[in-house]
Amino acid sequence: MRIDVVSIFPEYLTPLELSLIGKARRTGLLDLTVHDLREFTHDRHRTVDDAPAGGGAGMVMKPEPWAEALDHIVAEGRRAGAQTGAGELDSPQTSSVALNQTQPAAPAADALPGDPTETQPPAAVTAPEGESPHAFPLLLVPSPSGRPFTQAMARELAAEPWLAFACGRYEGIDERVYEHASSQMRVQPVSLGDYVLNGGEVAVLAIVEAVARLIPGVIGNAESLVEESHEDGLLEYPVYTKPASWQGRDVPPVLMSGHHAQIERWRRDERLRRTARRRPDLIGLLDPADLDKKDRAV
Ligand code: 6GU
Repeated sequence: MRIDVVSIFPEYLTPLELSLIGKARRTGLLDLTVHDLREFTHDRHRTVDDAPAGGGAGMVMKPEPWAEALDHIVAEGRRAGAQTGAGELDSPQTSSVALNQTQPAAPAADALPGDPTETQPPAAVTAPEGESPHAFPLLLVPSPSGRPFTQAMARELAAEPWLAFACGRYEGIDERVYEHASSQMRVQPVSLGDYVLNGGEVAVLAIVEAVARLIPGVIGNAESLVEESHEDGLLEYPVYTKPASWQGRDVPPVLMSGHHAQIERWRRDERLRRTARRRPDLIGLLDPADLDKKDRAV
């Protein structure tokens, strides 16, 4: 997977050099580039912001550097894609999430889309004639007003060959940047939850980690991906290790019993209880077909 991140604080993204994500980059599973937005300014002060049109508090990110940065990413990505013979950016496994070529072409610039950031499902953008449908990234825009990020979304994104992130700061990015971008790529605002961060960088760290760990090969033990919180709508069961007794607290005896069926049942019950207590909102979302008789007794 290819990932491009644009930020005025590239250093904020340095944790992506560590641990499993760092290793995935070094082994070539993940091709991640962080771009400094200020590299796409042309004035002495490398200005990226200006006063909001119409007045009001704070500053707004100027459109020009953003448009240049996004155009640069597309040009670079296509060069890289062409070099690899459209391999990685045009793999058959990911063709189902390709830009939808059966839809009409993206509206012309003079026929403005209603809201280029309201692309749910992603707006159809027709790849130019003879062009790989993956000649463009999916642009994710971290924002508290975006679509809530979930494990299901992480799975969708993990199937994309190319993601780009636009990290806004201040009061946000000039809306016309999304109109500019949506004529050549899908644009998707995404939120981590109902609270406000100072900028998109921390959200990118979270989203990239959640997505990259789902790319085959990034996590050594693929089994550890199956029984996790949010993979099947239930929270995880509690875990213990040695010693069997510590500070007068015992590991639940069933876990020491060697009875595999009983251990499985206990873990399932704990997941149900924990979910009901901590996240009652998730209980209503469970598919009744996934519950067994013993589940209902918990
Ligand atoms: Cl994704 N970005 C920002 N700037 N603030 C947020 C957020 C994202 N999610 C919650 N708050």
